[in-house]
Amino acid sequence: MSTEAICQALMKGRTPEVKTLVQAALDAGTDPAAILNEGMLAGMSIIGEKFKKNEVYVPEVLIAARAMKAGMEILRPKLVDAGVEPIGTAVIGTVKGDLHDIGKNLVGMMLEGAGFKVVDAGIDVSAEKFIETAKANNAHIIGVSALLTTTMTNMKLVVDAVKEAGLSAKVIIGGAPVTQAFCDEIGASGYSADAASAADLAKSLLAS
Ligand code: B1M
Repeated sequence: MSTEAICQALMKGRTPEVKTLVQAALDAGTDPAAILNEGMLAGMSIIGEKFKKNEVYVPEVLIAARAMKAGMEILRPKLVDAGVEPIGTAVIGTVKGDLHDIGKNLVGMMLEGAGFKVVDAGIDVSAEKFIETAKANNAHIIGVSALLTTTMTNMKLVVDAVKEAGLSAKVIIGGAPVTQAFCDEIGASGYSADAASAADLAKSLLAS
């Protein structure tokens, strides 16, 4: 059973087909890590690249992510049995005072697609809750989203709280009003303009 077929079905967001192909690949004895890396993650990575270049848009990413989620439900127990570990843990959330979550959810999907375990702290997340969730999950990355000019300033509270708590987790930020200049100003570890770039950034920060 070809992992390429899983990759293609995932990119097209064909949830039932992805489920069938993942199960068939497992039944045929394909290594679960190969199904993950060459099938699912490869598919999400291509979708992420296309999204960055505006060759696909939010709906295509959402349906691909939904297909990935369905496939992962079948694959996850086998990955655990095979001892395949996530590449890192990311806690994500929308900053205090802000209820927008569509972009944050996309970031979460892309991080999952890149191999991270993602813990979603939700919306309207205080700096204290970010710290608490990061500590409880030994997070490597804290991803903070803001969509309002009035709430983006609360991102600095998260950066400061991480420093104060002495955590080694890297804080990455994004959202429509956020810029690289703002990131530099508040001392966050990185900024990205879109969800696919956020996953690339998180991966590169793991290595640093
Ligand atoms: Co709101 N809203 N909204 N809203 N809303 C905006 C953001 C606004 C620009 C609309 C406008 O006036 N033109 C404006 C903000 C103005 C400003 O501050 N500059 C605004 C306002 C004013 C408000 C209210 C104050 C309105 C009111 O009540 N008077 C209110 C605030 C509520 C609150 O949060 N406290 C409000 C409420 C709402 C709804 C609840 C109705 C709804 C949110 C529903 C939801 O999220 N579940 C809503 C929506 C939908 C929008 C718009 C229309 C769309 C936002 C969206 O989801 N975009 C938005 C106008 C617009 O953007 N056209 C608007 C799609 C999403 C994929 O993009 O989130 O930017 P985005 O994510 C991108 C990147 O930014 C990046 O990746 C994504 C793409 O790959 N990204 C990250 C995001 N997070 C990242 C994190 C990263 C990295 C990248 O690293 C961690």
